[in-house]
Amino acid sequence: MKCIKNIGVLATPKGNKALCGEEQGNVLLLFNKNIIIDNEIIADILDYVPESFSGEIIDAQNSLVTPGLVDAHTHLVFGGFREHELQLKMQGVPYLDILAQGGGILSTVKETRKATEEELYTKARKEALEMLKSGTTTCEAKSGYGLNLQDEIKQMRVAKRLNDTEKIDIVSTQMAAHAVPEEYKNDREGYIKLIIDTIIPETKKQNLAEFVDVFCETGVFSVEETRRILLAAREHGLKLKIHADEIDAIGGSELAGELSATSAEHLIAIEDKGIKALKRGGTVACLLPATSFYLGKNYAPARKLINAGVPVAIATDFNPGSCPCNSLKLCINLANYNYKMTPQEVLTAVTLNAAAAIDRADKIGSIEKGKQADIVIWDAANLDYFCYRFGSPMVKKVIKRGELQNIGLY
Ligand code: IZC
Ligand code: ZN
Repeated sequence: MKCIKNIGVLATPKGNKALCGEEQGNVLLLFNKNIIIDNEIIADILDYVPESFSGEIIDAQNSLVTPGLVDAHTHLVFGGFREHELQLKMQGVPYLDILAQGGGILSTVKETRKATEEELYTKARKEALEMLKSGTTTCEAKSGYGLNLQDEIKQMRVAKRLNDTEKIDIVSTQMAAHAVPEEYKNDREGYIKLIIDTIIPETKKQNLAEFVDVFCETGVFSVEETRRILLAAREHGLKLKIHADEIDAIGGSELAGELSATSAEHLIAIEDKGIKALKRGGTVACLLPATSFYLGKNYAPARKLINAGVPVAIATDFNPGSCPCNSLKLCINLANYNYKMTPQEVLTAVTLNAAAAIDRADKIGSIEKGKQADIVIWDAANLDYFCYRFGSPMVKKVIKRGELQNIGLY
């Protein structure tokens, strides 16, 4: 047994499902509580430490305590970085133009194919540990830089191995439909067939992913192609995600709603009909403010989504092209300042709603009896201060599955 005591304020959303509308900002603020942990699970939340308690005490030093952060959208495993694109970006070359010239995703594909599984593991592990130190206790990881059976499997095996060997939980998503590889440039249909007939079945057979995601975008995969791929994924018992309306509203969010996808990602360009579809489909809107920040793009219409009753999650989108940032803390600040979401709404977006975006809201995302003991103690006295300060990690202690993590210098 363990006890977290001297909690200044315990801030947590409540429940086992995504919160929408006004509920999204309905965060409990509890004062002077003590959290009792039994193995990996939150056993109780009490006003006192029981006299008979003899386990380990974790001192929260009168600080803010929240659920561990959940990063519901990352491209964690990849070879190389793309710092050379920074100059192009500053000259105003658009993201899709870089991709169309064989750069962008396709240059990361070259690096990822070249790398051994061990090299990819070492590189992704460094990022994953940095994330855990920064308060991210669960992280989703997409493939999509292999773009053939062997290299997609290599990427997903790295995600699985990280999940098995490191404290951070990794949820794996198959994303072979991230781009059409060079060798299929003149045979899109051949590549879509490879995804449907080989990569998806093999992913399922080897139990390497829980979700399938498609980059539904101008010049990448059309709505019809996305539908075919996702229907195949569903037939194999995999759950669905869509990168939708990042640059152009071509109908990705309408499709996400139609298929009741677990989540739709980006949504910078989403239109009213897309918002309605997400609401109807019970799909979580997973917004990625650091991508808008880095690409100098508009910010997704978070307030409109919340007002329409769509649950909003916020994630990093960590990847070498459009968001070289693994900090959910920075995303929290950006969401607060640019989406004009309140600190309470933002907290729900990076905990319970993010957990729902990866179908884990029954296990993580809130501090309640029976949930996994993933908890962060912040260097902040209250939630407003936590959202107001930016640029520092602000982490004091990370508790993952009931165990205090060694987070080094922080
Ligand atoms: O490598 O550019 N948007 N996928 C969709 C990305 C960005 C990642 C990349
Ligand atoms: Zn992405």
